[in-house]
Amino acid sequence: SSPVSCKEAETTSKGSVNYDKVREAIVKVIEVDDNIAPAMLRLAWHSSGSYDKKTNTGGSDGATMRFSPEKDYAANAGLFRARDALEPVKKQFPEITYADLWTLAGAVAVEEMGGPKVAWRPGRRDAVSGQECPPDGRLPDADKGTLSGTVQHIRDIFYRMGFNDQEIVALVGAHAVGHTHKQFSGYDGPWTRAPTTFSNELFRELLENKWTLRKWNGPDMFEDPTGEIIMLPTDMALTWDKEFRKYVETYAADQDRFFEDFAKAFQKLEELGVKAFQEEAKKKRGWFS
Ligand code: ZEM
Repeated sequence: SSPVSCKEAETTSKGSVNYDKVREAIVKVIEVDDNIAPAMLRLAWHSSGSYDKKTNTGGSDGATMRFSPEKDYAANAGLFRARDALEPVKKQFPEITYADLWTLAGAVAVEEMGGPKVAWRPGRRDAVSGQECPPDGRLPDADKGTLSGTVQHIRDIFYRMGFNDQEIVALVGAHAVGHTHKQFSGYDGPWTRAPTTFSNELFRELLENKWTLRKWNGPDMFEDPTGEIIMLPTDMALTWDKEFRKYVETYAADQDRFFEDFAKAFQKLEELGVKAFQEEAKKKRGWFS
C-alpha cells in the first residue's frame, strides 16, 4: 500500500451537501448584520486574489487563510469578522469545505446586496496546514506613492492573476460596498452613501464628485467636499490612467454592462487555481488543444 500523499490528506466537499440550504444559511447571517456582506465579499477576494498564474499557486483552493502566516498578513486584517461569521454555517454543514463556503459566501453576498447573480460551483479542497499558504505581498497595496507607480502596481498584481484592464476596473467596482476601517487598514470611511447596495455607484462617484486629498495625519486618501465618503489612491488611479478610465466611463453610464462584466470577472477570480476545475478543463480540451 502506498503512503498517503498530501493530496489524499486534504478534504473536499462531500457529495451530500445541499448548496441551496447553505445559501439560505449565509443569507440568514447577512440578515442579522448586513455590514458583514461586504466583509464576506472581501474574504472571497482575498482568498482568491493570492493566485499566481506562472507558478499556479495561491487562490481560493485550500482556504489557506485559516492558517498562519496568511491570516496574519496585514492585507487580511479584519477579515476574521467574515471568517467568524461563517463559522456557524460551517458547523451546520460540516461537509462543505471552507474553500467552497468562503467563495459561495462571496457570491451570495453580491446577490444579497442587489448585485448580479455570480455563477458558482463547488470542488475546492481544504488544505490541512499553513504549508500551502501563498507568500505575503500578493494582494494590492492602496498606494505606491506616485500615480505611475500606483498604476503599474495595480497592473502588476492583477496581470499576475491573469486579468486584463477591463476586468480590473470591473472588479474594483466592488468598492461600491463596504467600509475602510481605521483599525484594520489605516483608511477611514465608505466609498459610497449606500455601502450595502451593490451598484455602479463607485464609478459615478469617481467621475461626478469632486475629490481632494484629505488633510489628516493618516495615510494619503481622497474625500468628497462633505468628507463623508472616500477614495483610495488606487481608486483615483482608475480615472487618471487613460486605459482604465475608458472602462470607468463605460460602467458609470451602464450598470447592466457593469453587472455582466463583474459577474464574469468575479467567477473567474473565485476559480483561479482550483485544481479540480483545471483537471476538468484539461480533460475537455483533450490532447491537441
Ligand atoms: Zn478592496 N479594500 N481593494 N477590493 N475591498 C478594502 C475594502 C474592501 C483594495 C484595498 O486596498 C482595500 C478589491 C480591490 C482592492 C472590497 C472588495 C474588493 C480596504 C479597507 C482596502 C484598504 C479594508 C479595511 O480597512 O477594512 C485595493 C488596493 C484593491 C485593488 C487595487 C476587489 C477586486 C474587491 C472585490 C472584488 C470590499 C467589499 C471591501 C469592504 C470590506 C468591509 O469590511 O466593508
